[in-house]
Amino acid sequence: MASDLVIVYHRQPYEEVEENGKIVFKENKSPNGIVPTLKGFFGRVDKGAWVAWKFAEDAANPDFERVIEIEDSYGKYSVTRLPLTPDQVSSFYHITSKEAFWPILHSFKERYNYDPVDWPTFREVNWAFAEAAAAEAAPGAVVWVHDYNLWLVPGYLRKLRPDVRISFFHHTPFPSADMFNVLPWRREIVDSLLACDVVGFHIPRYAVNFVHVAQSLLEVGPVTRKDVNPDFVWEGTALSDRRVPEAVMYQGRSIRISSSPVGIDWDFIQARATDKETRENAAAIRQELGDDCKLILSVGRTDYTKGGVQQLESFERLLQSRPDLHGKVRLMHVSVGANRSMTAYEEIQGEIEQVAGRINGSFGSFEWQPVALISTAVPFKDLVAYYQVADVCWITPLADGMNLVCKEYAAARTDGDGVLVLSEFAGAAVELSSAVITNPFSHRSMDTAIEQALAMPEQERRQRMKMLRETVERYGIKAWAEDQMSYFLDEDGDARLPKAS
Ligand code: GDG
Repeated sequence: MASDLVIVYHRQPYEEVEENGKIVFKENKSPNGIVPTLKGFFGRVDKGAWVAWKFAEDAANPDFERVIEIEDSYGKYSVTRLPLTPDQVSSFYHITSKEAFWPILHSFKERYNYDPVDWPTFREVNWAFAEAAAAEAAPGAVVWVHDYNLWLVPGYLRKLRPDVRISFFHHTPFPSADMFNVLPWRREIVDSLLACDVVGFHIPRYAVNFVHVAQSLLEVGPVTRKDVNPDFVWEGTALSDRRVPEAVMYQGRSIRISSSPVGIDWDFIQARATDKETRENAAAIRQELGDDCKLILSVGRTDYTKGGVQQLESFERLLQSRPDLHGKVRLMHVSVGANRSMTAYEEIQGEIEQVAGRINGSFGSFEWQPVALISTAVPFKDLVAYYQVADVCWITPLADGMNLVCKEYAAARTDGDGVLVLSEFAGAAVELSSAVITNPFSHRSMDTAIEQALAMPEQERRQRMKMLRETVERYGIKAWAEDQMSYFLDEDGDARLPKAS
Protein backbone atom coordinates (compact mmCIF):
# COMPACT_ATOMS: atom_id res chain seq x y z
CA MET A 1 0.00 0.00 0.00
CA ALA A 2 1.34 3.43 -0.92
CA SER A 3 2.34 5.63 2.00
CA ASP A 4 1.32 9.20 2.84
CA LEU A 5 4.53 9.83 4.72
CA VAL A 6 7.89 8.34 3.83
CA ILE A 7 10.80 8.97 6.18
CA VAL A 8 14.23 8.50 4.66
CA TYR A 9 16.86 8.10 7.32
CA HIS A 10 19.95 5.94 7.11
CA ARG A 11 19.34 4.11 10.42
CA GLN A 12 16.62 1.51 10.92
CA PRO A 13 13.76 2.47 13.23
CA TYR A 14 13.90 -0.64 15.42
CA GLU A 15 16.34 -3.01 17.01
CA GLU A 16 16.85 -6.51 15.71
CA VAL A 17 17.16 -8.98 18.54
CA GLU A 18 17.74 -12.72 18.30
CA GLU A 19 15.24 -14.68 20.37
CA ASN A 20 15.20 -18.51 20.33
CA GLY A 21 17.26 -18.53 17.15
CA LYS A 22 14.90 -16.15 15.37
CA ILE A 23 15.36 -12.46 14.59
CA VAL A 24 12.60 -10.35 16.12
CA PHE A 25 12.06 -6.62 15.67
CA LYS A 26 12.01 -4.72 18.94
CA GLU A 27 10.89 -1.21 19.45
CA ASN A 28 13.87 1.05 20.05
CA LYS A 29 12.90 2.67 23.33
CA SER A 30 15.81 5.05 23.50
CA PRO A 31 14.44 8.54 24.18
CA ASN A 32 17.58 10.13 22.92
CA GLY A 33 17.98 10.31 19.24
CA ILE A 34 15.52 11.34 16.69
CA VAL A 35 14.12 7.94 15.70
CA PRO A 36 11.20 7.76 18.19
CA THR A 37 10.16 11.32 17.35
CA LEU A 38 10.06 10.63 13.65
CA LYS A 39 8.10 7.44 14.20
CA GLY A 40 5.60 9.51 16.16
CA PHE A 41 4.40 10.95 12.84
CA PHE A 42 3.21 7.54 11.70
CA GLY A 43 0.36 7.81 14.19
CA ARG A 44 -1.09 10.63 12.10
CA VAL A 45 -1.25 8.98 8.70
CA ASP A 46 -3.09 6.00 7.25
CA LYS A 47 0.13 4.44 6.15
CA GLY A 48 3.74 5.39 6.83
CA ALA A 49 7.01 4.07 5.47
CA TRP A 50 10.67 4.24 6.43
CA VAL A 51 13.70 3.72 4.20
CA ALA A 52 17.03 2.66 5.75
CA TRP A 53 20.02 0.54 4.79
CA LYS A 54 21.08 -2.92 5.85
CA PHE A 55 24.25 -4.95 5.30
CA ALA A 56 24.02 -6.98 2.09
CA GLU A 57 25.31 -10.10 3.85
CA ASP A 58 22.11 -10.10 5.94
CA ALA A 59 20.14 -9.65 2.74
CA ALA A 60 21.81 -12.74 1.31
CA ASN A 61 19.89 -14.82 3.83
CA PRO A 62 17.05 -16.60 1.95
CA ASP A 63 14.57 -15.41 4.59
CA PHE A 64 15.48 -11.77 4.07
CA GLU A 65 12.57 -9.53 3.17
CA ARG A 66 13.41 -6.21 1.58
CA VAL A 67 10.21 -4.57 2.79
CA ILE A 68 8.85 -5.54 6.20
CA GLU A 69 5.68 -4.48 7.97
CA ILE A 70 6.10 -3.29 11.54
CA GLU A 71 3.43 -2.69 14.11
CA ASP A 72 4.50 -1.09 17.35
CA SER A 73 3.23 1.58 19.71
CA TYR A 74 3.80 4.17 16.98
CA GLY A 75 1.36 2.49 14.62
CA LYS A 76 1.74 0.38 11.51
CA TYR A 77 4.43 1.22 9.02
CA SER A 78 6.62 -0.50 6.49
CA VAL A 79 10.39 -0.46 6.43
CA THR A 80 12.34 -0.78 3.21
CA ARG A 81 15.80 -2.17 3.91
CA LEU A 82 18.32 -1.37 1.21
CA PRO A 83 21.05 -3.97 1.06
CA LEU A 84 24.46 -2.26 0.88
CA THR A 85 27.79 -4.03 0.59
CA PRO A 86 30.47 -3.24 3.21
CA ASP A 87 32.34 -1.36 0.46
CA GLN A 88 29.30 0.78 -0.31
CA VAL A 89 28.79 1.55 3.40
CA SER A 90 32.42 2.41 3.86
CA SER A 91 32.45 4.63 0.77
CA PHE A 92 29.16 6.45 1.20
CA TYR A 93 29.08 6.71 4.99
CA HIS A 94 32.54 6.39 6.54
CA ILE A 95 34.47 8.10 3.78
CA THR A 96 32.31 10.56 1.85
CA SER A 97 30.00 11.53 4.69
CA LYS A 98 32.37 11.38 7.65
CA GLU A 99 35.73 12.30 6.12
CA ALA A 100 34.63 14.84 3.53
CA PHE A 101 31.24 16.29 4.54
CA TRP A 102 31.37 16.12 8.35
CA PRO A 103 34.55 18.22 8.77
CA ILE A 104 33.31 20.84 6.30
CA LEU A 105 29.87 21.04 7.90
CA HIS A 106 31.59 21.67 11.25
CA SER A 107 34.16 24.07 9.73
CA PHE A 108 37.23 21.86 10.21
CA LYS A 109 38.83 22.43 6.82
CA GLU A 110 42.12 20.89 7.95
CA ARG A 111 40.41 17.55 8.64
CA TYR A 112 38.68 17.42 5.28
CA ASN A 113 39.84 14.43 3.27
CA TYR A 114 38.92 14.56 -0.39
CA ASP A 115 41.20 11.91 -1.85
CA PRO A 116 39.43 8.67 -0.92
CA VAL A 117 35.96 9.89 -1.94
CA ASP A 118 34.31 7.77 -4.57
CA TRP A 119 31.57 10.07 -5.82
CA PRO A 120 29.87 7.56 -8.16
CA THR A 121 29.26 5.28 -5.16
CA PHE A 122 27.77 8.15 -3.17
CA ARG A 123 25.42 8.88 -6.07
CA GLU A 124 24.54 5.22 -6.48
CA VAL A 125 23.61 4.80 -2.80
CA ASN A 126 21.58 8.03 -2.76
CA TRP A 127 19.84 6.90 -5.94
CA ALA A 128 18.88 3.63 -4.24
CA PHE A 129 17.34 5.57 -1.32
CA ALA A 130 15.45 7.83 -3.75
CA GLU A 131 14.14 4.88 -5.77
CA ALA A 132 12.93 3.12 -2.61
CA ALA A 133 11.18 6.30 -1.40
CA ALA A 134 9.60 6.78 -4.83
CA ALA A 135 8.28 3.22 -4.77
CA GLU A 136 6.64 3.73 -1.36
CA ALA A 137 5.14 7.21 -1.75
CA ALA A 138 1.43 7.65 -2.49
CA PRO A 139 0.48 10.38 -5.00
CA GLY A 140 1.26 13.74 -3.39
CA ALA A 141 2.84 12.10 -0.34
CA VAL A 142 5.32 13.85 1.94
CA VAL A 143 8.85 12.46 1.80
CA TRP A 144 11.03 13.61 4.67
CA VAL A 145 14.76 13.11 4.17
CA HIS A 146 17.30 13.44 6.99
CA ASP A 147 20.88 14.54 7.02
CA TYR A 148 23.81 15.19 4.77
CA ASN A 149 24.59 11.58 3.87
CA LEU A 150 21.39 11.68 1.78
CA TRP A 151 21.98 15.08 0.16
CA LEU A 152 21.37 13.82 -3.38
CA VAL A 153 18.09 12.08 -2.61
CA PRO A 154 15.80 15.13 -3.16
CA GLY A 155 17.15 15.79 -6.67
CA TYR A 156 16.74 12.17 -7.78
CA LEU A 157 13.36 11.87 -6.14
CA ARG A 158 12.04 15.01 -7.84
CA LYS A 159 12.89 13.41 -11.20
CA LEU A 160 11.32 10.09 -10.30
CA ARG A 161 8.24 11.54 -8.60
CA PRO A 162 7.49 15.18 -9.45
CA ASP A 163 4.22 14.94 -7.50
CA VAL A 164 5.61 14.31 -4.00
CA ARG A 165 6.39 16.95 -1.41
CA ILE A 166 9.97 16.77 -0.24
CA SER A 167 11.35 18.08 3.02
CA PHE A 168 14.97 17.83 4.11
CA PHE A 169 16.26 18.42 7.64
CA HIS A 170 19.91 19.07 8.53
CA HIS A 171 20.91 17.89 12.01
CA THR A 172 24.37 19.42 11.69
CA PRO A 173 25.47 23.01 11.28
CA PHE A 174 25.47 24.42 7.77
CA PRO A 175 28.67 26.40 7.19
CA SER A 176 29.40 29.65 5.39
CA ALA A 177 30.00 29.75 1.62
CA ASP A 178 33.79 30.04 2.14
CA MET A 179 33.74 26.71 3.89
CA PHE A 180 31.01 24.80 2.04
CA ASN A 181 32.34 25.69 -1.39
CA VAL A 182 35.49 23.68 -0.68
CA LEU A 183 33.41 20.64 -1.66
CA PRO A 184 33.91 19.91 -5.36
CA TRP A 185 30.38 18.49 -5.57
CA ARG A 186 28.88 21.70 -4.18
CA ARG A 187 26.63 22.57 -7.16
CA GLU A 188 25.22 19.09 -7.45
CA ILE A 189 24.44 19.01 -3.72
CA VAL A 190 22.79 22.42 -3.62
CA ASP A 191 20.89 21.77 -6.85
CA SER A 192 19.51 18.62 -5.22
CA LEU A 193 18.51 20.45 -2.02
CA LEU A 194 16.73 23.05 -4.12
CA ALA A 195 14.53 20.27 -5.49
CA CYS A 196 12.88 20.18 -2.05
CA ASP A 197 9.74 22.02 -0.98
CA VAL A 198 11.26 22.70 2.42
CA VAL A 199 14.90 22.75 3.53
CA GLY A 200 15.22 22.73 7.32
CA PHE A 201 17.91 23.75 9.79
CA HIS A 202 18.16 24.07 13.57
CA ILE A 203 18.87 27.80 13.75
CA PRO A 204 18.65 30.88 11.54
CA ARG A 205 22.43 31.20 11.10
CA TYR A 206 22.60 27.85 9.28
CA ALA A 207 19.63 28.82 7.11
CA VAL A 208 21.30 32.13 6.25
CA ASN A 209 24.53 30.28 5.39
CA PHE A 210 22.64 27.90 3.13
CA VAL A 211 21.01 30.74 1.25
CA HIS A 212 24.40 32.45 0.79
CA VAL A 213 25.88 29.20 -0.49
CA ALA A 214 22.99 28.69 -2.91
CA GLN A 215 23.28 32.27 -4.18
CA SER A 216 27.03 31.87 -4.66
CA LEU A 217 26.60 28.81 -6.86
CA LEU A 218 23.30 29.00 -8.70
CA GLU A 219 20.75 31.47 -10.01
CA VAL A 220 18.78 31.68 -6.80
CA GLY A 221 16.15 34.42 -6.75
CA PRO A 222 14.86 36.88 -4.20
CA VAL A 223 14.82 35.83 -0.60
CA THR A 224 11.97 37.03 1.54
CA ARG A 225 12.91 37.58 5.13
CA LYS A 226 10.88 37.72 8.29
CA ASP A 227 11.55 38.24 11.96
CA VAL A 228 12.05 35.06 13.86
CA ASN A 229 9.65 33.98 16.57
CA PRO A 230 9.89 36.87 19.06
CA ASP A 231 9.70 34.48 22.01
CA PHE A 232 13.15 33.16 21.16
CA VAL A 233 16.19 34.98 22.53
CA TRP A 234 18.52 35.22 19.60
CA GLU A 235 21.15 37.66 20.80
CA GLY A 236 24.48 37.26 22.47
CA THR A 237 26.10 34.15 21.02
CA ALA A 238 28.35 33.51 18.07
CA LEU A 239 25.60 31.74 16.21
CA SER A 240 22.72 34.09 16.88
CA ASP A 241 21.06 35.76 13.96
CA ARG A 242 17.89 37.77 14.30
CA ARG A 243 16.70 37.42 10.75
CA VAL A 244 15.84 34.25 8.96
CA PRO A 245 15.30 33.69 5.27
CA GLU A 246 11.81 32.48 4.54
CA ALA A 247 12.07 31.15 0.99
CA VAL A 248 14.21 31.18 -2.12
CA MET A 249 13.21 31.00 -5.78
CA TYR A 250 14.97 28.55 -8.06
CA GLN A 251 13.98 27.50 -11.56
CA GLY A 252 10.52 28.99 -11.09
CA ARG A 253 9.83 27.17 -7.82
CA SER A 254 9.65 28.59 -4.33
CA ILE A 255 11.55 26.63 -1.70
CA ARG A 256 10.71 27.23 1.95
CA ILE A 257 13.63 27.61 4.33
CA SER A 258 12.79 26.50 7.85
CA SER A 259 14.75 27.10 10.99
CA SER A 260 13.46 25.17 13.91
CA PRO A 261 15.52 23.80 16.81
CA VAL A 262 15.19 20.13 17.67
CA GLY A 263 14.22 19.72 21.31
CA ILE A 264 13.93 16.82 23.73
CA ASP A 265 11.03 14.73 24.99
CA TRP A 266 10.26 16.77 28.11
CA ASP A 267 7.56 14.49 29.49
CA PHE A 268 9.70 11.40 29.12
CA ILE A 269 12.58 12.97 31.00
CA GLN A 270 10.26 14.34 33.73
CA ALA A 271 8.90 10.85 34.26
CA ARG A 272 12.40 9.38 34.39
CA ALA A 273 13.66 12.14 36.67
CA THR A 274 10.92 11.70 39.21
CA ASP A 275 10.75 7.94 39.37
CA LYS A 276 11.86 6.16 42.50
CA GLU A 277 14.71 4.24 40.95
CA THR A 278 16.32 7.41 39.58
CA ARG A 279 15.95 9.21 42.92
CA GLU A 280 17.61 6.32 44.75
CA ASN A 281 20.29 6.08 42.13
CA ALA A 282 21.00 9.83 42.37
CA ALA A 283 21.14 9.67 46.17
CA ALA A 284 23.66 6.82 45.99
CA ILE A 285 25.85 8.77 43.55
CA ARG A 286 25.72 11.86 45.78
CA GLN A 287 26.63 9.82 48.84
CA GLU A 288 29.58 8.24 47.11
CA LEU A 289 30.77 11.64 45.96
CA GLY A 290 30.60 13.15 49.43
CA ASP A 291 28.88 16.37 50.47
CA ASP A 292 31.80 18.69 49.92
CA CYS A 293 32.78 17.40 46.47
CA LYS A 294 31.25 18.93 43.35
CA LEU A 295 30.50 16.88 40.25
CA ILE A 296 31.13 18.32 36.81
CA LEU A 297 29.52 16.24 34.09
CA SER A 298 30.46 16.20 30.43
CA VAL A 299 28.66 13.95 27.93
CA GLY A 300 29.18 13.59 24.20
CA ARG A 301 30.10 11.26 21.38
CA THR A 302 33.84 10.84 20.83
CA ASP A 303 34.33 13.29 18.01
CA TYR A 304 36.77 16.12 17.43
CA THR A 305 33.82 18.49 17.01
CA LYS A 306 32.75 17.90 20.62
CA GLY A 307 35.88 19.58 22.04
CA GLY A 308 36.70 16.88 24.63
CA VAL A 309 40.46 17.45 24.60
CA GLN A 310 40.14 21.23 24.94
CA GLN A 311 37.77 20.76 27.85
CA LEU A 312 40.05 18.34 29.70
CA GLU A 313 42.93 20.76 29.21
CA SER A 314 40.84 23.50 30.79
CA PHE A 315 40.15 21.20 33.74
CA GLU A 316 43.87 20.55 34.04
CA ARG A 317 44.53 24.31 34.18
CA LEU A 318 41.82 24.66 36.82
CA LEU A 319 43.51 22.09 39.04
CA GLN A 320 46.91 23.72 38.46
CA SER A 321 45.71 27.18 39.44
CA ARG A 322 43.33 26.17 42.23
CA PRO A 323 44.92 23.72 44.71
CA ASP A 324 42.01 24.51 47.05
CA LEU A 325 39.77 22.53 44.68
CA HIS A 326 41.82 19.33 44.99
CA GLY A 327 39.60 16.68 46.47
CA LYS A 328 36.63 19.04 46.13
CA VAL A 329 35.71 18.51 42.48
CA ARG A 330 35.42 15.58 40.08
CA LEU A 331 34.90 15.56 36.36
CA MET A 332 32.88 12.70 34.89
CA HIS A 333 33.72 12.74 31.22
CA VAL A 334 31.44 10.46 29.19
CA SER A 335 32.86 10.09 25.71
CA VAL A 336 31.35 7.24 23.75
CA GLY A 337 32.63 6.32 20.30
CA ALA A 338 29.99 5.76 17.65
CA ASN A 339 32.52 5.17 14.87
CA ARG A 340 35.28 3.23 16.56
CA SER A 341 36.64 1.89 13.32
CA MET A 342 37.50 5.33 11.98
CA THR A 343 41.03 6.64 12.39
CA ALA A 344 39.92 10.18 13.22
CA TYR A 345 37.85 8.96 16.16
CA GLU A 346 40.49 6.52 17.38
CA GLU A 347 42.96 9.40 17.43
CA ILE A 348 40.66 11.65 19.40
CA GLN A 349 39.86 8.87 21.87
CA GLY A 350 43.61 8.34 22.33
CA GLU A 351 44.15 12.05 23.01
CA ILE A 352 41.28 12.15 25.50
CA GLU A 353 42.68 9.13 27.34
CA GLN A 354 46.12 10.71 27.37
CA VAL A 355 45.01 14.03 28.90
CA ALA A 356 42.68 12.33 31.38
CA GLY A 357 45.51 9.98 32.42
CA ARG A 358 47.91 12.90 32.78
CA ILE A 359 45.46 14.77 35.02
CA ASN A 360 44.83 11.76 37.22
CA GLY A 361 48.55 11.01 37.36
CA SER A 362 49.48 14.58 38.29
CA PHE A 363 46.76 15.43 40.77
CA GLY A 364 45.05 12.23 41.84
CA SER A 365 45.53 10.36 45.08
CA PHE A 366 44.36 7.06 46.53
CA GLU A 367 41.18 8.76 47.79
CA TRP A 368 40.54 11.17 44.93
CA GLN A 369 40.56 10.60 41.18
CA PRO A 370 39.88 13.95 39.47
CA VAL A 371 38.66 12.57 36.12
CA ALA A 372 36.38 9.58 35.64
CA LEU A 373 36.60 8.82 31.93
CA ILE A 374 33.69 6.68 30.72
CA SER A 375 34.03 5.27 27.23
CA THR A 376 31.09 2.88 27.10
CA ALA A 377 27.49 4.05 26.88
CA VAL A 378 25.82 4.78 30.20
CA PRO A 379 22.19 3.51 30.30
CA PHE A 380 19.88 6.50 29.90
CA LYS A 381 18.19 6.03 33.28
CA ASP A 382 21.61 6.23 34.94
CA LEU A 383 22.50 9.26 32.84
CA VAL A 384 19.42 11.04 34.20
CA ALA A 385 20.59 10.28 37.75
CA TYR A 386 24.01 11.76 36.96
CA TYR A 387 22.32 14.83 35.45
CA GLN A 388 20.46 15.26 38.74
CA VAL A 389 23.58 15.08 40.84
CA ALA A 390 25.90 17.12 38.62
CA ASP A 391 26.57 20.56 40.08
CA VAL A 392 27.76 21.64 36.65
CA CYS A 393 27.03 20.25 33.20
CA TRP A 394 29.97 21.25 31.01
CA ILE A 395 29.12 21.14 27.30
CA THR A 396 31.74 22.81 25.16
CA PRO A 397 31.68 21.57 21.56
CA LEU A 398 33.80 23.42 19.00
CA ALA A 399 30.85 23.05 16.62
CA ASP A 400 27.52 21.28 17.12
CA GLY A 401 24.32 21.49 15.09
CA MET A 402 22.16 21.68 18.21
CA ASN A 403 23.31 19.52 21.19
CA LEU A 404 20.64 17.68 23.06
CA VAL A 405 22.67 16.80 26.15
CA CYS A 406 22.43 20.32 27.53
CA LYS A 407 18.65 20.26 27.07
CA GLU A 408 18.39 16.87 28.76
CA TYR A 409 20.36 18.25 31.71
CA ALA A 410 17.96 21.16 32.19
CA ALA A 411 14.96 18.84 31.81
CA ALA A 412 16.35 16.43 34.41
CA ARG A 413 16.87 19.21 37.00
CA THR A 414 13.45 18.91 38.58
CA ASP A 415 15.03 20.38 41.74
CA GLY A 416 15.68 23.66 39.89
CA ASP A 417 19.37 23.70 40.76
CA GLY A 418 22.54 23.08 38.73
CA VAL A 419 24.63 25.15 36.33
CA LEU A 420 24.94 24.67 32.59
CA VAL A 421 28.15 25.84 30.94
CA LEU A 422 27.58 25.86 27.21
CA SER A 423 29.70 26.56 24.16
CA GLU A 424 28.47 29.42 22.03
CA PHE A 425 29.17 27.21 19.02
CA ALA A 426 26.42 24.73 19.92
CA GLY A 427 23.19 25.57 18.12
CA ALA A 428 21.44 25.23 21.50
CA ALA A 429 23.22 28.37 22.75
CA VAL A 430 20.89 30.45 20.59
CA GLU A 431 17.95 29.46 22.80
CA LEU A 432 19.76 28.80 26.07
CA SER A 433 21.31 32.17 26.71
CA SER A 434 20.80 31.84 30.47
CA ALA A 435 23.51 29.20 30.55
CA VAL A 436 27.07 30.35 31.28
CA ILE A 437 28.12 30.83 27.68
CA THR A 438 31.72 30.12 26.80
CA ASN A 439 34.03 30.19 23.79
CA PRO A 440 35.90 26.86 23.61
CA PHE A 441 38.58 28.39 21.37
CA SER A 442 39.70 30.68 24.18
CA HIS A 443 41.54 29.38 27.25
CA ARG A 444 40.53 32.45 29.20
CA SER A 445 36.86 32.10 28.36
CA MET A 446 36.83 28.37 29.13
CA ASP A 447 38.69 28.78 32.41
CA THR A 448 36.63 31.68 33.75
CA ALA A 449 33.36 29.97 32.77
CA ILE A 450 34.08 26.82 34.75
CA GLU A 451 35.27 28.83 37.75
CA GLN A 452 32.16 31.01 37.55
CA ALA A 453 29.97 27.92 37.43
CA LEU A 454 31.64 26.28 40.43
CA ALA A 455 31.37 29.46 42.51
CA MET A 456 27.86 30.51 41.47
CA PRO A 457 25.57 31.40 44.39
CA GLU A 458 22.44 29.29 44.79
CA GLN A 459 20.02 32.11 44.00
CA GLU A 460 21.66 32.80 40.64
CA ARG A 461 21.84 29.11 39.85
CA ARG A 462 18.13 28.75 40.45
CA GLN A 463 17.23 31.85 38.44
CA ARG A 464 19.22 30.68 35.45
CA MET A 465 17.96 27.11 35.70
CA LYS A 466 14.36 28.32 35.82
CA MET A 467 14.82 30.14 32.53
CA LEU A 468 16.61 27.18 30.96
CA ARG A 469 13.85 24.80 31.99
CA GLU A 470 11.12 27.07 30.67
CA THR A 471 12.80 27.28 27.28
CA VAL A 472 13.57 23.58 27.04
CA GLU A 473 10.00 22.68 27.99
CA ARG A 474 8.42 25.17 25.58
CA TYR A 475 10.55 24.20 22.57
CA GLY A 476 10.56 20.47 23.15
CA ILE A 477 10.35 17.78 20.55
CA LYS A 478 6.60 18.28 20.09
CA ALA A 479 7.05 21.94 19.19
CA TRP A 480 9.67 20.96 16.63
CA ALA A 481 7.41 18.26 15.22
CA GLU A 482 4.48 20.69 14.92
CA ASP A 483 6.69 23.23 13.25
CA GLN A 484 7.93 20.71 10.71
CA MET A 485 4.38 19.58 9.94
CA SER A 486 3.18 23.14 9.50
CA TYR A 487 5.07 23.26 6.20
CA PHE A 488 2.89 20.57 4.74
CA LEU A 489 -0.34 22.53 4.57
CA ASP A 490 -2.43 22.30 1.46
CA GLU A 491 -3.12 25.43 -0.58
CA ASP A 492 -6.54 25.83 1.03
CA GLY A 493 -4.92 25.77 4.46
CA ASP A 494 -5.89 22.24 5.47
CA ALA A 495 -3.21 20.06 6.88
CA ARG A 496 -2.59 17.10 4.64
CA LEU A 497 -1.34 15.25 7.67
CA PRO A 498 -3.76 15.85 10.54
CA LYS A 499 -2.37 17.78 13.49
CA ALA A 500 -1.75 15.91 16.73
CA SER A 501 -4.50 16.33 19.30
C1 GDG B 1 23.35 15.14 15.91
C2 GDG B 1 24.01 16.51 15.88
C3 GDG B 1 22.03 17.43 17.10
C4 GDG B 1 25.46 10.38 24.77
N1 GDG B 1 26.19 9.58 25.54
C5 GDG B 1 25.34 8.68 26.06
C6 GDG B 1 24.08 8.97 25.59
N2 GDG B 1 24.18 10.01 24.80
C7 GDG B 1 23.02 10.63 24.12
C8 GDG B 1 22.63 11.91 24.78
C9 GDG B 1 21.93 12.64 23.64
C10 GDG B 1 22.59 12.05 22.40
O1 GDG B 1 23.32 10.90 22.79
C11 GDG B 1 23.59 12.99 21.77
O2 GDG B 1 22.87 14.01 21.15
P1 GDG B 1 23.59 15.30 20.59
O3 GDG B 1 22.53 16.22 20.13
O4 GDG B 1 24.43 15.89 21.64
O5 GDG B 1 24.60 14.84 19.49
P2 GDG B 1 24.77 14.00 18.09
O6 GDG B 1 24.75 12.55 18.32
O7 GDG B 1 26.03 14.53 17.58
O8 GDG B 1 23.54 14.37 17.10
C12 GDG B 1 23.57 17.32 17.09
C13 GDG B 1 21.38 16.07 16.94
O9 GDG B 1 21.90 15.37 15.82
C14 GDG B 1 19.85 16.19 16.78
O10 GDG B 1 19.50 16.91 15.66
O11 GDG B 1 21.64 18.00 18.34
O12 GDG B 1 24.14 18.62 17.03
O13 GDG B 1 25.45 16.38 15.86
O14 GDG B 1 20.57 12.35 23.61
O15 GDG B 1 21.82 11.64 25.88
N3 GDG B 1 22.98 8.26 25.90
C15 GDG B 1 23.16 7.20 26.73
N4 GDG B 1 24.38 6.86 27.23
C16 GDG B 1 25.48 7.57 26.93
O16 GDG B 1 26.58 7.24 27.39
N5 GDG B 1 22.10 6.46 27.06
